[in-house]
Amino acid sequence: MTCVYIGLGSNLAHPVEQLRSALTAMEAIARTRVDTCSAFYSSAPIGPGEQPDYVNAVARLETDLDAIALLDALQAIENQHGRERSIRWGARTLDLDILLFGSDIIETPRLSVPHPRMTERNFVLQPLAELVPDLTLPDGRSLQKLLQQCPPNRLHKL
Ligand code: A4P
Ligand code: MG
Repeated sequence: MTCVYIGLGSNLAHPVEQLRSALTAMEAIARTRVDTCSAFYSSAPIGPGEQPDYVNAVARLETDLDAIALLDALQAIENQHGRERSIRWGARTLDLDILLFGSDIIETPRLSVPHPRMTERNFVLQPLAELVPDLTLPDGRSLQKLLQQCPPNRLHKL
């Protein structure tokens, strides 16, 4: 089994419900178990134009799938939740990002892991630190240090 961390985000159509429903849907992924999830956080949107605040969280999964098969399953769940892909960083009903896949470093056209933008986003680092405070990323960087260096962005626990 590989230990995987997933970033969940939503800022449309009842975000808290979207995240709850996504957790239920992830429990149904083949050869995969949802181990735990952080608290839900409200966060200021990063992206173009006027957007509602996000609700963000991080979940830990155990899976026997490979990373691409897991990405397929997560994208199917995004689509079931009415995800439309138009504007990059635009508002969305549900975003499921693979933050970490064991200690793998993956660089393919469909998948970059660790998620390349996670290290500068407190709405990812803070819930991740809740689950695993002493985490070291595959490249050796410490999560606590990244949190200290992270640009401030309005974030509060719901
Ligand atoms: N992809 C590559 N690596 C990964 C990965 N590790 N996990 C590819 C998931 N997908 C990955 O993603 C575009 C493509 O990235 C996928 O087809 C997949 O093959 P997408 O979800 O369709 O589009 P996106 O999410 O708009 O793009 P992007 O660049 O991944 O956006 P981010 O970086 O995820 O940012 N503000 C707040 N407060 N909270 C948020 O959660 N999220 C975003 C999205 C912007 N601002 C936000 C938040
Ligand atoms: Mg995404």
